[in-house]
Amino acid sequence: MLTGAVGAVVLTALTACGGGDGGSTAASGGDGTITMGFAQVGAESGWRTANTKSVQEAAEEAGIELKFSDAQQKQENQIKAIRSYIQQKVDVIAFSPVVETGWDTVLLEAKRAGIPVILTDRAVDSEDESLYETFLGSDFVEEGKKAGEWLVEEVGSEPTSVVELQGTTGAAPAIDRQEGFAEAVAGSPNIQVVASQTGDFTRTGGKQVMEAFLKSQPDIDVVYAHNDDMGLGAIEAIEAAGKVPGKDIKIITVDAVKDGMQALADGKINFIVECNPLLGDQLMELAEKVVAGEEVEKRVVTEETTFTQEQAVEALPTREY
Ligand code: GYE
Repeated sequence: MLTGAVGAVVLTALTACGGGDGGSTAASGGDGTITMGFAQVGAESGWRTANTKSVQEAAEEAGIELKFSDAQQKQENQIKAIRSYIQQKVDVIAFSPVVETGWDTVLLEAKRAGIPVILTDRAVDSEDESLYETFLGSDFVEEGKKAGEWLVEEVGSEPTSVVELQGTTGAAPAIDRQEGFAEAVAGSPNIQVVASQTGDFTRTGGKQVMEAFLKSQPDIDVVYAHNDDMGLGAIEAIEAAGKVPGKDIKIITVDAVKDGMQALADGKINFIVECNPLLGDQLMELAEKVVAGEEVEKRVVTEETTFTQEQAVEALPTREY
């Protein structure tokens, strides 16, 4: 059963940062407005658009001055943006690392400049945890597991060929969603992932990779796409090949953004694992604490659910993103 709490988020000890909605910035230690530099990944998906909107609206509501940059999915652009925030002496830097590795140098520069860093949405793979204050985001391994567990239930002992549309190579959600899924289907030798390739989290990428898969793989039973957008691209490719998505080829995706949920309600997708992009409010709360020198949890995990086709029909009218 779906509750109204879909997408609700758990944050240890929410403090309301004193002072209503009048744009108070009490947490900044008395010296006026907090300035946050936010280095976004890009605008690759519906999830990302919703995430950006959430961050911008939450900053405005909290009275935090937001410097926003879009890295167009390129690590070098994100590194440039972070360096410019350091130069501008912002109070706090938040970013969603496009890939997991290669951040130590720039994060050390921020640390030396005394600017706290908050990771949001995606994690870095670094030995040195002192390079950031906290990581706010989903458990992507868990998401992959939920996708795999559904499939195991769904197909029983039927021989099942799966093709996987992976997210951006080297990105935390791509690595972890693959791992979680593989773990969940490991005990079912009838389920085989026969091909796996990146579609870069975009609709076009998903479509192109799926077109290639349809040519190279004679019997595809299931598509596992690391996000809705790639799944929606795959639907186009499947239909163009004269097959029926959701029936001839089943589709599992992650995110549960509106377009994905619509396709699920329409029967073209079979199952979606939710990944909540509405991280803005929590991010601003964490930023206020960090700037005020308060302790925060090193890891804040968002709480998420899953949707079947029937549940999508029910949830769609009130879906926020
Ligand atoms: O699933 C995908 C987006 O990092 C969780 O990035 C995010 C992922 C999301 O492009 O749609």
